[in-house]
Amino acid sequence: MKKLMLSIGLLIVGSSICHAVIIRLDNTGSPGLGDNLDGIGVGVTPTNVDVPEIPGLSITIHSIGPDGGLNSTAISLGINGDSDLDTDAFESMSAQRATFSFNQSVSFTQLDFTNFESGEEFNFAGQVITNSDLANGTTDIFNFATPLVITADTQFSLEAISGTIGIEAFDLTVVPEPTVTTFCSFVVLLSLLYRQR
Ligand SMILES: [Ca+2]
Ligand SMILES: [Ca+2]
Ligand SMILES: [Ca+2]
Repeated sequence: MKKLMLSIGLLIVGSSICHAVIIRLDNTGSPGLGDNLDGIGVGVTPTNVDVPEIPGLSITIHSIGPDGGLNSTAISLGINGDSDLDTDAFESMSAQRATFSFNQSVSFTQLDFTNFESGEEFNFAGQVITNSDLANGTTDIFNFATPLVITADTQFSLEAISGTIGIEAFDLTVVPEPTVTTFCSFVVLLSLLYRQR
């Protein structure tokens, strides 16, 4: 029983540091990044906010615009402009765009969009995603074939190239420093050893 508890404990410690975490951009997570980004307007950048889901990780908003500020609702994160049609989505017709960076290197495995219809296109950090690239047309999930690594303090942008698209969540992992990589391997090995004994 003691061994089982220790094994579970090690796995919990390991999984919180070493595995992908869903970062909520809508307002349904509490606390979530979406809550912290909500309401940041044009002209108040750069702004640094914590990512509540991963202690020590923060995001900097470098620019928003040219049309409106960030708005997060129960549905998604987007830009709320003066004359746009959808307050919680990025609209290509208004060139709505946000540019961010993280303070640590991160590796994206999945993006969760909303309202991503046929024929629409989204630019995420230079990668063009079309509706036909989505793994699921109902939930608008996009899986990276190879995880997309954005190194620390590197700026990346989100924008709709065509159509109106909101974003609900990122699924990412903080890219570990070499010492943390060793720690992660050690935790997994230790857990396996305990389970086999
Ligand atoms: Ca909008
Ligand atoms: Ca979705
Ligand atoms: Ca749409």
